[in-house]
Amino acid sequence: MAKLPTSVPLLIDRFGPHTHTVPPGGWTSAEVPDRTVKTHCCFCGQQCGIQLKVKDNKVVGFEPWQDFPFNLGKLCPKGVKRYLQGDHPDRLLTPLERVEGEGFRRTDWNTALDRTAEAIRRIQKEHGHDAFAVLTGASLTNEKAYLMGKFARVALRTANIDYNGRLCMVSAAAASKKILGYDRAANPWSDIRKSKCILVAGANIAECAPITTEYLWSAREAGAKIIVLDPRMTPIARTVDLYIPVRSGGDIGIFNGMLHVMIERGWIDRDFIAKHTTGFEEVERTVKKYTPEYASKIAGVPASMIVRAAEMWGPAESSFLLHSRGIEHHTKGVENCMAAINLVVATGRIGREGSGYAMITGQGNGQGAREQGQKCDQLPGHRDIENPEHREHMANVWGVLESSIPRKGLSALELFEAAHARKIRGMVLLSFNPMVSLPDQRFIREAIERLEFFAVIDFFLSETARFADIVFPGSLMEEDEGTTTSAEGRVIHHRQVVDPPGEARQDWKIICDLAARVGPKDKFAFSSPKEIFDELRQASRGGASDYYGITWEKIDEQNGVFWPCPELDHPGTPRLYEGGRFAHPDGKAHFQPVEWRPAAEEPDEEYPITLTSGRVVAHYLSGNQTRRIGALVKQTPQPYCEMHPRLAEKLSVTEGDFVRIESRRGSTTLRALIVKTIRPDHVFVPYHWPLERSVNNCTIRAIDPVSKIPEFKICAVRVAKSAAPEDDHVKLAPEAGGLR
Ligand SMILES: Nc1nc2c(c(=O)[nH]1)N[C@H]1C(S)=C(S)[C@@H](COP(=O)(O)OP(=O)(O)OC[C@H]3O[C@@H](n4cnc5c(=O)[nH]c(N)nc54)[C@H](O)[C@@H]3O)O[C@H]1N2
Ligand SMILES: Nc1nc2c(c(=O)[nH]1)N[C@H]1C(S)=C(S)[C@@H](COP(=O)(O)OP(=O)(O)OC[C@H]3O[C@@H](n4cnc5c(=O)[nH]c(N)nc54)[C@H](O)[C@@H]3O)O[C@H]1N2
Ligand code: SF4
Ligand SMILES: [Mo]
Repeated sequence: MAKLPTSVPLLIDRFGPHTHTVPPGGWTSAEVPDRTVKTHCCFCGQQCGIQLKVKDNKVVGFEPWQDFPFNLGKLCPKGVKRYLQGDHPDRLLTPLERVEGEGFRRTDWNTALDRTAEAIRRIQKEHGHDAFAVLTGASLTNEKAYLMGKFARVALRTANIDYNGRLCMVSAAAASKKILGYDRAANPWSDIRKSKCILVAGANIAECAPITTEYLWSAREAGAKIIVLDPRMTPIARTVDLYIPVRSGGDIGIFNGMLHVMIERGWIDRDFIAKHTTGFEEVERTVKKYTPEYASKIAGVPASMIVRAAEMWGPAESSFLLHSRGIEHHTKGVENCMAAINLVVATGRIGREGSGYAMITGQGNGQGAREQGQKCDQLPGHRDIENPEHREHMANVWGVLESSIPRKGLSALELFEAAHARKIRGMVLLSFNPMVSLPDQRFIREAIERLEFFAVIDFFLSETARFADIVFPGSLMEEDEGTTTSAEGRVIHHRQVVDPPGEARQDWKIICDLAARVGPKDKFAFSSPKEIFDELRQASRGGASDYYGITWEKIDEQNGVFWPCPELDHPGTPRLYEGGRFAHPDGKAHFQPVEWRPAAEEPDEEYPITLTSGRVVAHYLSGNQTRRIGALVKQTPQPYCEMHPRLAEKLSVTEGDFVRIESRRGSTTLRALIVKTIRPDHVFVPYHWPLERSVNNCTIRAIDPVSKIPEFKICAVRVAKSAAPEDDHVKLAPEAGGLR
């Protein structure tokens, strides 16, 4: 049989080469794909271009999409294995209903939809509209995110809709909006390559934004200096110019300390500040006491490091700030980000080529999903749900009375607290797995168990779906069509590659079917995602994130369009704030003074160690998807407790021993991974696993007062050597390939 050539290995990362799944020796002609479709990887906010190979309505492999400008064909380990989940035997193929005392049984669509509609009607009649909540996600396309907001406000008329981006991007969003006016990366990624000094704060770029690594390296090759702030020396930190092992929660010490030094040495742009900003005097007053010595106590690092960072950042020709959840997952997450952005504005360089700022968006559509009105406080186009003009605009688009649009509702974690208090009685959840991802898991489980009715839409039976009364089989990204907005602010087009298998349905159809049973049917009579997008364009028109001028055709022609794009003949806006024009009505940036304050729970005598948590390269979020992809499971089969040799010695722990990590809320028992790359007073656990292996048994249910993001990055624990847990999967770890 004729053989086709095997494809080239793609990105080589520190875990070794990853090739795609062409069979050894090449495709045989019987296996030759029918077609390849250009689309995007949805396993993180970078949204790399990829071509999927299809045979008989199945994705059988992929090819690089060399021309897509963001990643130029490069992909990371998750990206190249992602398509494998489509064919997994666990795939949900029919609706399921719970039979009390027995478990799930298959049911038909009408029964599942009718039961859900009936529960919605009963709960809302008995307890009011707001007693039924909608929980959504930022992996959804813009069209679905928009539809979910409309479903909650127009069909259910509940104030209580929020999304899993509440665990993710909201601190960055609030800070950026407050200081600069927009909630979006200020620059396209191409500016990173042109920058001469890059500050990376709380972002594990090599593992969580792998393709961005290449942007940093090319900047470095062109002479850029790179500074990294992280309690762990992450892969990227190993080769940078200055690595600062800040203690978790100590970043404001670094940012305010750097600004203190920059003011003292004259490395701020007073002209720019006078012309283009407000509020600097107060910031100047605030940072006066943040001498390097004072700041070093807050940050837990030598004062000389803070001075060195200021020396690199202050006088640089151009400079770029990148931050992620390391500084955002805090009860002072918004303040952390504001202190960082103050540093960007004070140099006066923002808005120039090679200078600016980006929060690295996390989830696939982390950017777009926070613009289309599925946040509890927001209407489409980044509009404010409490603003009368904004409400009026949406009332016109939806053809409803302004007074019928609910007001601001509760945020994600607060919704579970309200369920615990039996104020929320029912919930529909799409694209969220709180039984892994929310802090204080014991409490979250109790909250879910108290719901009178719970429906979940997913493509696998997630840990959360196991608690549902009705489970709807939804669609994978490649089984539907729509747009997302990448970390850069580039709106891109995901093409439908295959049809959903079995009786699984596209998510938007499920929502429209449900809306038709409980709401005004005519307002959900969409026949395609494109029709939803066209309504979204109108809805966002005149708002901050204006998509009016973006059409699917234009996206295809231009390889994506950056918002704001207010007119059909507008090319889009890759770089914001050019010429020092900011997005506030006065056109200025608004500096925000920030004082450091402690975390909700700092280590003490009883619980002396700081626990922080995050990710590994092989797994994605709650792991509901990547824990089903063999090659990724092999790469990292288990969570582990990362600790420094000095701490290990103190605890008499050696590599591979089990340790019990215990907080005031719960515990988990994992193997120890002893590394010199973490501060001796911290331990780190990746969070992609459920139940006994969930670090969220230990994390704290404390939120930022403004953004309502949970404090995932710091709580107090004690750690002790332990016997192996009664969990075979954990015991198997070494045979399955070790800890990493
Ligand atoms: N492989 C992989 N990639 C992903 C994801 C995934 O699950 N897996 N998820 C995507 C999503 S949704 C997101 S939000 C992003 C997250 O991307 P990142 O934010 O880069 O990832 P995290 O591991 O959550 O945290 C980043 C770093 O913060 C550090 N850190 C902890 N506390 C502090 C602190 O107080 N200050 C500072 N400066 N650093 C601190 C941690 O040591 C960690 O290295 O990744 C996206 N990409
Ligand atoms: N301790 C700790 N906890 C954390 C974090 C941390 O750093 N530390 N990080 C937080 C962050 S940044 C995030 S973003 C959250 C993420 O936490 P979650 O949002 O709970 O994680 P996901 O795995 O994305 O859950 C989405 C669920 O929806 C399904 N799904 C995904 N896409 C679709 C779709 O298009 N359609 C349908 N129908 N279903 C879909 C998936 O199978 C999965 O079950 O976790 C947070 N939790
Ligand atoms: S960097 Fe993100 S979008 Fe790109 S291949 Fe990896 S997971 Fe997919
Ligand atoms: Mo995230």
